[in-house]
Amino acid sequence: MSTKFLTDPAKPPFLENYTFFGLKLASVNTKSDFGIIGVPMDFGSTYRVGQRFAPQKIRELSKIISGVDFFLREDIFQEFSVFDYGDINVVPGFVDDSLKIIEDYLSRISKDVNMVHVGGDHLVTLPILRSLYKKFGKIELIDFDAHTDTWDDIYKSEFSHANWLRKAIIEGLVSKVTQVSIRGSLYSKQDTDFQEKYGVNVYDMKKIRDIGFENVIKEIQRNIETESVYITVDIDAVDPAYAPGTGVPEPGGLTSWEIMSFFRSIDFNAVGMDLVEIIPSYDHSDITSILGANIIFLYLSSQAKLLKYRNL
Ligand SMILES: [Mn+2]
Repeated sequence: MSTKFLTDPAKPPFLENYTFFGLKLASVNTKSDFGIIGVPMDFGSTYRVGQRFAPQKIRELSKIISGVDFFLREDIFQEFSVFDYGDINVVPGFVDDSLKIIEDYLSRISKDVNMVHVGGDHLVTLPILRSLYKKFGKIELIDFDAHTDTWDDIYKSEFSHANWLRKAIIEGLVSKVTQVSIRGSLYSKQDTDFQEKYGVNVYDMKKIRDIGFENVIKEIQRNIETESVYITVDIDAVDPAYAPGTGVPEPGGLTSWEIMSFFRSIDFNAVGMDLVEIIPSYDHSDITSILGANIIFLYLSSQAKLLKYRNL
């Protein structure tokens, strides 16, 4: 009697098990309106690790979300094609190889699939942006984050989750960058020089509290300049009271209601999004992963609503 592996033994053991929202699995060639894909690389993390387990955990917890958001009233899974594209088969411990594998794999997926990428640490956004550049040219980026992620190379590593944005800007992958929820401490007063030099539009937490998050949402939407907008969410943008399961927690961030409000009120077509830096082993009662599943769900629901209006 032979013993069958449930998953491919050639893949690392932290890859797929449940599917996102119980969706059917797709292959790289599958055409669909929307997709969700796991990018379980955490070898770019400078402090805590374990982001590789987030796609699996979010798949598991996404089961508790029924199909229709109470406020958006959009039946996305009935009206649109949405698939779980599985996990990208990264190489544990090898950053350069994994960056290449992620970029190559995503480049093979049709540009018509509005994709949600689930990390992984924040370095995964760099190969995602490289693949998007091939499909759409320069991308307009909205970055929810507690940190600037524009450090110069540190710890003798060329690429990390603390410098991916610096690399993306220098490589010319992005046309415009807006950062939201910035508040993390700096090594020196010069740390923000890069933002100023490259004209990064920063909504730090003081500015958000001064003018109100609802006004920030309106301003961000009003200032969208292109059709190629991409949203990256480092879960540390949210206060650790609401999202403790992350790599470098920073007190004083957004509430879960606020980040969900942003995703409910998106009034522009985006080319995709990612959700990164959730570490299930540092979480409590899975609240961070549950919030993550909700953010993905709201992004899909609001994009579906826009797509429907566009097709009318
Ligand atoms: Mn980050």
